[in-house]
Amino acid sequence: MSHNGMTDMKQTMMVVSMEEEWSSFKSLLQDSFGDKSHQLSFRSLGPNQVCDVTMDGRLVTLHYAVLKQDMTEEGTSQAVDSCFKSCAHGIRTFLLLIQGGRYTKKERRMIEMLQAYFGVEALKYLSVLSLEGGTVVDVLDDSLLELINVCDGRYCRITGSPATSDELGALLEMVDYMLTENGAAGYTESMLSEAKRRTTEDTAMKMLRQKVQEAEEKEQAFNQLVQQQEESRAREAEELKSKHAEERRKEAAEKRQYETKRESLDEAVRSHRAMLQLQTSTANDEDVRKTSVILLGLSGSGKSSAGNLILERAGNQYSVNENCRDSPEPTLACERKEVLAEGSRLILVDTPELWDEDGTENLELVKDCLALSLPGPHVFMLVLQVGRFTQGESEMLGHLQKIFGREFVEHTVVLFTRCDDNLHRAQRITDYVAGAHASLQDLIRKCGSRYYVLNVRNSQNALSYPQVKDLLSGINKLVASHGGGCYSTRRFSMEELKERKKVIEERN
Ligand SMILES: Nc1nc2c(ncn2[C@@H]2O[C@H](COP(=O)(O)OP(=O)(O)OP(=O)(O)O)[C@@H](O)[C@H]2O)c(=O)[nH]1
Ligand SMILES: [Mg+2]
Repeated sequence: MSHNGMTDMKQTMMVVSMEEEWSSFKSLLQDSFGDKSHQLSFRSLGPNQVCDVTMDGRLVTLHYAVLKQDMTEEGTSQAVDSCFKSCAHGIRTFLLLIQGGRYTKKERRMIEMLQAYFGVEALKYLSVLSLEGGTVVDVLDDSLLELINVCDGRYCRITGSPATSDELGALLEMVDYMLTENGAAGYTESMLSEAKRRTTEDTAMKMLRQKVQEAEEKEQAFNQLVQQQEESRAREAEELKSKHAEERRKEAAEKRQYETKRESLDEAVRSHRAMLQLQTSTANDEDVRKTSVILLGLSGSGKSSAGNLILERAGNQYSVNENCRDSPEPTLACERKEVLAEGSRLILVDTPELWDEDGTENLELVKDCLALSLPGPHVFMLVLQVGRFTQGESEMLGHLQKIFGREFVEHTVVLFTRCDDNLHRAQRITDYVAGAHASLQDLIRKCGSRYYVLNVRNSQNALSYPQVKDLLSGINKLVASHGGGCYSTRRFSMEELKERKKVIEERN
């Protein structure tokens, strides 16, 4: 065996293996050198195991760091470091032990760890020893072949136990050759320092890269967050926009609804006004068709009673209990009442007695009754009690002609009341007139013989329907005979009477 001048130098091999392989190797060595115990010894050095073996006259010290599967990376590093330090005296090389040519995951991991700790330089001083006492693989694993290739073919086998001197010699020869080729000093401290420096640099670089990566990830996360926030803001803005659009749509719809409502209200107001105008104009039109009648006569002759009954019957109205019809109070002021009778307005102006005992007219009452009878008077109704014709009644026509003018009689009808009291049931009014005082007959004649009768009293009230009908028919004929025109006394201007009517209406 050529030692290349290195026989004098002590060789230390750091054995890289799992405990099982180390045990097998120790047994093999014991088997091989058992009878030459002086050539083999085992000892412990700190946590490491050391085997001194003298082969072919050379002392080779094997250092084994006990590596366990569950050791942490840091623990493994510490064990390896202490083992390396313990081989300080001698040429340091590495020996990987495998069983039966199997390069398992555990061994691969150890080689990775070796490289990580000692650097790639360590592989220049690594030899692989396959212990083949048991089963052996037919074909070497690719990764083992790759490792053997990196180790420049340094792969030895010990095929059985004990090992032959050739097998052990081949191992030593291979180591010698390795040292010759790669540097006789073996793996040195400076190589380790360099490896550590590189590792530190790598670590630093790695950390830097990691930090850069972290920073990049943070930036990416931040950008993502910003993007998410922007998207969420954009979404919110979009939602807000559509909400506003919806609100505007609603407002517009409400406004339209409001406008429509307002328009319909305006329309309602317009049509109401138009209706009012129409009613006003209709009312004005109806003025033409109004028949205005002034009731005249002595106090107590029955003007108010007759007037009320006429209005009731003409308007087709009737009291709930006609037996309870109240006797009216004596009339003190002129009063206008009207009713719609057969499509035309019938206006009755009730009056008190218009003259005093001396025959002097009450001018204010005269003006009042004329004012209230506007747009008439069309007819004067002279109310007389049946069976009563005193001096008062005989002078009455004269007074009235003084007040209203001589032609007033042409617009006058006579109405007899109290026929129930003073007329025999079978007696007709015509008979009564025919047998009446000459003065009464004269009065009736002057009034165009237009006389009528009305029963106000309860017992004969049924008669009042045809009586009122007869009376109204007579009134209409009289109005028609004057062409629908009203009577004018010419004593008072129309303006004065209108103004007076207004004042009375306002007063009431
Ligand atoms: N029995 C009967 N009584 C009547 C009739 N007409 C009126 N009277 C009554 O006669 C009284 C006087 O009637 P009024 O209607 O107040 O007479 P007036 O002409 O209005 O009297 P003044 O208002 O004072 O001018 C009342 O008590 C009436 O009830 C009638 O036809 N028959
Ligand atoms: Mg009266």
